[in-house]
Amino acid sequence: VSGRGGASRATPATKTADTLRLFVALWPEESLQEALLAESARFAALGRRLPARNLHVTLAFLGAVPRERVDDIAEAMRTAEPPACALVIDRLGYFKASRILWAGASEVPEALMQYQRRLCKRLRSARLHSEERAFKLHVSLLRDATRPAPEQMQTGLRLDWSVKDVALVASAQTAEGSRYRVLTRVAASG
Ligand code: 2AM
Repeated sequence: VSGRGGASRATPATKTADTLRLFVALWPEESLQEALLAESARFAALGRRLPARNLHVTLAFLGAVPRERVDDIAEAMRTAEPPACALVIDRLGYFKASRILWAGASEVPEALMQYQRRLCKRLRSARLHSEERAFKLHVSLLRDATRPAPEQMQTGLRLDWSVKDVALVASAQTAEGSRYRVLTRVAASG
């Protein structure tokens, strides 16, 4: 879509102004973000480390969504009933296709997996979610990364994350990279 045709001239500008690039995430406290950043230090030579403030787990990626649908997303996050749970970040992994080095959990709580599925289902029913990629819980630590040697992936990492809420996050691309802003949080229960 070039946006230069007479009838559609106004569309691109309107779109930029009225849409937000959104995702639903587990957003760690600063101390946990700092601990995750410390883990990525020894891989600094392999790629681009993400700053502490950007470290998170995405549960559902929405992409560009009209601003007026934010309340519907919050409603889906709430009615899918986020569970309070304990998540132990204790492993590292590497996505070859996207060249991401990540931290994750060798055991993801089943309640969290179920929430992720309920959330996506609700978002899809509300025509808010088209992502079909299989969910793999991870915190991206480095982008444009080359694969570490197997022995580098061995880690004594153990970060106890007490999940108390889920966050709706807006992302903006800036000259310095992605900037994320938590728009709203929904408390977990149980
Ligand atoms: P990533 O870290 O694995 O790249 C903001 O961009 C967040 O949304 C990141 O956590 C990113 O995951 C995720 N994300 C971006 N594009 C996505 C997509 N098409 N499908 C799923 N998650 C995506």
